[in-house]
Amino acid sequence: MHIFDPDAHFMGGYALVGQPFPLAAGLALGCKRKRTDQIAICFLGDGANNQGTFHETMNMASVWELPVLFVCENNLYAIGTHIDRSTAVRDQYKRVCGYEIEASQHDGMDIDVVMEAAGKAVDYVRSNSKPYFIEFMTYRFRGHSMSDAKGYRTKDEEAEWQQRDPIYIYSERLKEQGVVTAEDIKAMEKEIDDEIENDIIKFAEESPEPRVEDLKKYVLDDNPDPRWIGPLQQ
Ligand SMILES: Cc1ncc(C[n+]2csc(CCOP(=O)(O)OP(=O)(O)O)c2C)c(N)n1
Ligand SMILES: [Mg+2]
Repeated sequence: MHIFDPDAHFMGGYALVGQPFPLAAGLALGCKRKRTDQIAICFLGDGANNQGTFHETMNMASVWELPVLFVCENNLYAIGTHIDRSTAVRDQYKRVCGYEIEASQHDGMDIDVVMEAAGKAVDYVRSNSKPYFIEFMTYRFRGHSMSDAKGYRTKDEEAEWQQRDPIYIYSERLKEQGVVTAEDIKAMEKEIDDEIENDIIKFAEESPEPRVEDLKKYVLDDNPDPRWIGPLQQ
């Protein structure tokens, strides 16, 4: 959530639900004004769509024909609240028709479907310089946080979605197609587990505690970065 890396064109994750909508529109406006072929991509949850920022941003993105792709991960829950208890429309892609924004909904549990639909959506935004809203139906296997006992949903519902685990489905497909063997998959899993265990957990545990002097070192306000302040002011 707190990562920000302009060199990778990753403009941050934000703690306030709904906050990234206008930021993404602003970045898209920047792309348009600079006449690059870049587009902004904004990831959002089904719960975030109930924020006022959603509607304000959809309106201006449509009026100003901004090159921004909204990617909605509809996992049916906002923390422990089921979408039917908070939201008048379960299909989120239908909400943007009031702003004349093109939209579609897809199976978010199938990697091939996601790749194809996302590719087409990016092409649409780039070639038309217009917003697009793409919705992927998906599910959150674990709780929202470590303290989430998941009392708001049934074990049957969880089991049903787990049958559709995208990683499992895709590795089975690759095995059927002869692209990889079961051993290849095992080797990959081991490589990833080792990386997490050694390069990440061990590195974190063995690193020194952060120093008090560094508390504000990475706060943008204290470090105005000319790469992001300059071009947008011009
Ligand atoms: C403005 C605001 N209100 C409440 C919260 C607390 N909160 C954190 S995540 C979340 C639910 C978000 O649900 P959704 O948009 O569906 O995203 P998901 O976690 O399902 O991907 C809430 C209410 C917050 N971070 N910001
Ligand atoms: Mg959600």
